Amino acid sequence: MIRPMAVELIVNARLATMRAGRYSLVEDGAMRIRDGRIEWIGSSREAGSATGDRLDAEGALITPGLVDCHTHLVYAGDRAIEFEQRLKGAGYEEIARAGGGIVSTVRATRAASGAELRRQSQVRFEALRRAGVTTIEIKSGYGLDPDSELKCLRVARSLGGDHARVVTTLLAAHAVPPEFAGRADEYIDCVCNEIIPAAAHEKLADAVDAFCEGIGFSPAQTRRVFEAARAHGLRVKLHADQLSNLGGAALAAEFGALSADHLEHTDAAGVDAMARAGAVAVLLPGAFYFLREKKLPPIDELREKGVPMALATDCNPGTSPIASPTAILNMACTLFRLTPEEALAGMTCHGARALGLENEIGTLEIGKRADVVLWDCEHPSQLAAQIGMFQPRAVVFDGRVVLKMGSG
Ligand code: DI6
Ligand code: FE
Repeated sequence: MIRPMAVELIVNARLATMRAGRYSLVEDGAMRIRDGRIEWIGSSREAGSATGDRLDAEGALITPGLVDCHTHLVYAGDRAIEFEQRLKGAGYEEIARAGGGIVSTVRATRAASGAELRRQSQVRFEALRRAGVTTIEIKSGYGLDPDSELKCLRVARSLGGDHARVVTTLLAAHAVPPEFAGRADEYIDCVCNEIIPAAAHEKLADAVDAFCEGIGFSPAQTRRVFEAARAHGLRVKLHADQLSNLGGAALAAEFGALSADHLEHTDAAGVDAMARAGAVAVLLPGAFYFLREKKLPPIDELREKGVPMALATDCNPGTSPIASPTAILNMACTLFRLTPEEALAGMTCHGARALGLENEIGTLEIGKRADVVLWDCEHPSQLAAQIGMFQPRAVVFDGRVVLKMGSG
């Protein structure tokens, strides 16, 4: 792909800067960009002229580039057939016993070459990018052996570059692979002694995650994974309390996690621990929707204790096959009762914090990376209040136009 065009000045925009997690609107706003960063923000009248490229927003809304801080978009194959089977009455376990479920994705992912895995994953990556996402976290977790996990991380890394930023997470502790059936502790030995050291050595992972759950790994096993991550200088995050309360949120907090994610079954003690540790709560309404869950995450408690709430697609083949960030904004409001402002903050400002990138991205402020979406609408509440109506008119990543409606 050719290197995209740099922008020097954007004018005539309603800027939703998302500073401090609020819309913090600047009417008739303008923005100056230099070396990929925001150099100045003010009113169009004071903006002056540009020697380089100038983008006229014609009154449209501009937000920070969206941050999708939790995805599993690198995998091969497809499980739509299981969706159909389930609607005809088959149970999740029945499907898994017949070779379906997560194991079928692992089989397809292991069998795919790096190039084929990249080709399939890129479709989802591009869907997110075209919907206004400029920073995407991608987890491994469908390889589950040293070579396949590293292959997934390499593919994830290769998707980032001039058009969007990728942050990678090693999720080797996602499920027990078939060859270790009944020997989860031995698989955790492999994760701690082989996979984490190899990923750290090749600098392929920015953080380490685990699935702490009855059908995943116990708190004791998760603790071992976190200790290995810490020994290799990697930050941690956790799939915590999604289907049951195993104290995952408190465990994540104890290890200074960037975030604890899901949290449907987190109790008051877990929320307190997160608040004290400064961990971000990553809410994933897509999985809640798809699994038809009933138990809501403790939104009021998180809000009261000042725990930042990020939002993400959880894009994966089994429980959240969703590549639409704005659909997630809407689900967060309809299902979790977030306000549209909280929802947008979750996919910008707080999403950035969940990745440890709060000083670089997530708001429109001087000194931050110039990741900007120009929307085909006027007010930020419109982004969450509907599904599929408003698209990005243009996306600027690192100060360069990487997407323009009607072109690539
Ligand atoms: N939580 C989930 O719900 C999924 N993984 C996870 O950590 C399940 C992923 C799948 O079924 O492929
Ligand atoms: Fe997930």
